[in-house]
Amino acid sequence: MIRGLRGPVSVMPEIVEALADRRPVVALESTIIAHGLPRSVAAETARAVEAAVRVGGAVPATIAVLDGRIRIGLSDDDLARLVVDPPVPKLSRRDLPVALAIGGDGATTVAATMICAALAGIRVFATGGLGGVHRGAEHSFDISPDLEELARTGVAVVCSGAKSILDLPKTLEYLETRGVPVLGLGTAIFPAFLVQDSGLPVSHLCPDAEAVARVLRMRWMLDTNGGVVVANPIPTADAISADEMEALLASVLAELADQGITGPAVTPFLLARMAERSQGRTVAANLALIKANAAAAATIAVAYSRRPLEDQIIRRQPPLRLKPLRS
Ligand code: PSU
Ligand code: MN
Repeated sequence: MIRGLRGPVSVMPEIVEALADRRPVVALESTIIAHGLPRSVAAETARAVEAAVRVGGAVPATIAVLDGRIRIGLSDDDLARLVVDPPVPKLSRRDLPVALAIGGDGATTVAATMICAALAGIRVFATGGLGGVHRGAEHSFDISPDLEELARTGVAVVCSGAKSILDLPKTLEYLETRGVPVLGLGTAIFPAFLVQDSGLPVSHLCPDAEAVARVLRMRWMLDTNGGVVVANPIPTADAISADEMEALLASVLAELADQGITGPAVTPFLLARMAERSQGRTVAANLALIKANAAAAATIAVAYSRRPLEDQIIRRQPPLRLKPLRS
């Protein structure tokens, strides 16, 4: 049992122990499992991503909602319940309380996974790509709640940037306005998901995991709320070229408009169509980057868990006891 955790939340014993011992833990989301990957590879990918976290020296914590409970750590049977047709609902911040209230199942997006991770005291989270400001948002108002969550919840999200189907300059402007550091892990350029280089700068380059961990400590020393984006480009061997991506996008965006698809259905639709049009190459690239991000997140969680001595001394002091005023 994790101190202070109440309500419909279940955490796997291995994760409870790791958190109690202050060992590194990496949160993983479930929308990629339920909506972002073909069903044939989704469950095995989820396990492979967890394995990458373990190789990096951290404990994986895959997060979803099952039977109206937030579940942190999933069994094989739990995973199988997320890989179904029709898919389980995609849960973002607005949907989470409803799923818990009605006792439903659902896959958590980046935003909802951040909320659940923060509840359990997990500070580092790995995913594929962030949601962002959609193209045409000036008309549709479609801005992913992921960005707002990064502004308010204290979790670092290790990702390969955001998809080029989004409006990336506006996505970065939004993050800047809301005070979210966008750190490039070994890169000065914000990656564009399956494409290595968006041509846009990150806010700061961090040469390694230790440098990221130092920024995280300072971020949460200044304010315990608010997240950090850690952008890790897709490995070179798996990357899709910017030209090829533009061509793919032009066709799938046209189809999106033809079919009148909007709202939360947009991201799953685009991922599925791009996979078809590229004969599965976008899926292979997606798998590669998720695993690479899980490995990078583990090294960051390890670095973050080795807190400097001063920090540990400050935190070991007992909390102040406030006595009631005598009248
Ligand atoms: N980007 C991907 N694959 C995904 C997602 C994003 O390449 O599966 C998922 C993530 O869970 C992200 C969500 O949080 O889509 C964003 O959806 P929306 O734009 O509706 O907020
Ligand atoms: Mn949206």
